[in-house]
Amino acid sequence: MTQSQNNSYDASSIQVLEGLEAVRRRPGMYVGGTDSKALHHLIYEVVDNSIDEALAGACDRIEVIIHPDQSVTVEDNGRGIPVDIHPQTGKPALEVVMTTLHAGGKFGGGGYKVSGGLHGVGVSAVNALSEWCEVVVKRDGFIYRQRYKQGRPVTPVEKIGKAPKGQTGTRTTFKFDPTIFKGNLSFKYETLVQRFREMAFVTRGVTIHFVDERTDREMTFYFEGGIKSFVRYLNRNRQPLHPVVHAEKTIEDITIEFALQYTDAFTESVYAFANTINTVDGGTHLTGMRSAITRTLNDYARKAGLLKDSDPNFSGDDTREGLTAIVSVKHPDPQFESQTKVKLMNPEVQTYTAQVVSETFGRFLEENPSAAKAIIKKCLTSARARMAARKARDLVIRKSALESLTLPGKLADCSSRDATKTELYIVEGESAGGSAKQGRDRHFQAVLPLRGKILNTERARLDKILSNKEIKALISALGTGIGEDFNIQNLRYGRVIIMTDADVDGSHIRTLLLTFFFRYMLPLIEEGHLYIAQPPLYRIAVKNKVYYAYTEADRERILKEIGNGAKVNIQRYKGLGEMNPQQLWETTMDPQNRTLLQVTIEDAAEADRVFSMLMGSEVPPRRRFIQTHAREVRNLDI
Ligand code: 0RA
Repeated sequence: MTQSQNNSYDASSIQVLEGLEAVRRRPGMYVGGTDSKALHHLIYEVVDNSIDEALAGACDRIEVIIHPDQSVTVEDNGRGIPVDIHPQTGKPALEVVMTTLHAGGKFGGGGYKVSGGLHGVGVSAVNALSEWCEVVVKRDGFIYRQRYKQGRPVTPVEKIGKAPKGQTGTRTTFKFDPTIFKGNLSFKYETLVQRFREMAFVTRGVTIHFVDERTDREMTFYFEGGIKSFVRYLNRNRQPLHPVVHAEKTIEDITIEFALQYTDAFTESVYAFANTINTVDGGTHLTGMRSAITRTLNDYARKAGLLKDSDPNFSGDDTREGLTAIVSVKHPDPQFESQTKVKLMNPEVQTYTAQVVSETFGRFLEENPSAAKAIIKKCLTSARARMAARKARDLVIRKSALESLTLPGKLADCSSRDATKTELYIVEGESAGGSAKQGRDRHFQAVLPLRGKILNTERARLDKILSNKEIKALISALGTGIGEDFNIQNLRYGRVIIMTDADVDGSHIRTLLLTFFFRYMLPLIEEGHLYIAQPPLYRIAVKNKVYYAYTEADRERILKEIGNGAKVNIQRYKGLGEMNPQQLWETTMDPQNRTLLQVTIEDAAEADRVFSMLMGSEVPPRRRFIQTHAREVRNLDI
């Protein structure tokens, strides 16, 4: 049983070591870097393997534990990684899987029918990037174990006991290597919860039990309804127009599953998965579903006389408003556009998906005429609104063409036109706007004051939003256009910074602005141009020194630093307007001193939920969000 020692100098071992070394030298190539995102990727990679077992129908329970020392255990009740000798290498299959790149599920006869391993590097990459790792396999009535350091076996595959009768499975525990993942990184509970929830939705019937021993939190995910439950979950703060339409069908070894439901919302929430991977760039499954939905609705509306002969067909856009839908395909040989871009390319998937969706959705409309009527009515309204919006937009565009490059009168522009250096401060209120204008560095900082509460963009439609004065000023200042016409190339400022008071009104305005940017200028957020300014909460003066506190903790730290003896004057800033231009510059606008929060969208699904909840009619969830709002943004020191 000392296979690995005996053979450690043969060609295959040397290859293995070179492979693992390559992973350690260039983690970016294998897990996308050494930052927090890559760190979470390690867990996903291991859990993906267990999900594969579930997809193969061999496992229905996955347990993930984060231990206090940040080591992670992933355990499943699958068949267990084979431990018998792998003929080509003369080593136990377990060792080969753990130490050879891309060895994944290609072992042990059965193999996987469907593999989620988009990242494809397999658990060996995780092993290579771990300070230590241990795998325990229950199989054939016995328990086996092997341990590793930085990817290298430090024990043989040992038989350490008897497995309880009938039990099989795999338990992997790893501790990421802090010499590779540097800088005090830690696993984020919320991020993992999000991911496991999604995995459980698209792998119906699997239970994922997640325990965070660091904080004693835990969560169990099991969705009897799979993606049907997913749609209900996404719509839990919206008014549905009908029950969820759902179907699953396997054609030529490819399983197509979809679920859809229209609600009274104005926005669309559509997600596509391929072998449980969230294909954020869509692909043939998504195209197939979208085209089938539009075609089916047109066919039905014509037949039912709901579209007159003189009416044009609904466009794809007309059938999107208020649509929540998931399509999930399981394919034995998925083709992705590239390593990083998550887009499914298999052409046959489009045909099969369209077929399954048309069939099921068509039948649903026939059998549920009142639901059908409500959906068609929604599409008609949407079509009309779009027409009105186009007119309004044309008007805005024509007008702005007429007025050539007229910038809004309230904008105090900067002198530099180098968009890599310039900044636009969107400031709440005229008085703070005045201070910002005086305090700024006019060379690269522009200021646009906005009055009052701009439109609540979730509730309003594009045509209405475009006619709003404040929004118009904002759009022309940015220069990008909006919605379909948005062009980031024309962005006039490298950073767009929202600066509002640290009170309820300020947070409301900030949310409204974020909603607007999220809905109509998404690339601005995606490409990292959007920021939130951090004005101080307190000014602390002692003798001839002044400190600024940006948080309560800051304040306490400063007061402790000053000590008891001195006479201190503490001023609480209730608004930006209370600062004079010089103070505003020093505390909030000067790149040398300020802190900006960069707005990111970790997960469009969650953001979508949060925004619609916030603006929706239900009050309690909205209040909760405003209270925890600061978590939406990532801290960024500039
Ligand atoms: C190769 C072949 C078989 C199962 C597995 C790998 C397997 C891998 C992992 C990774 C985590 N959990 C896992 N569970 C199973 C099939 C073996 C058979 O046919 O019995």
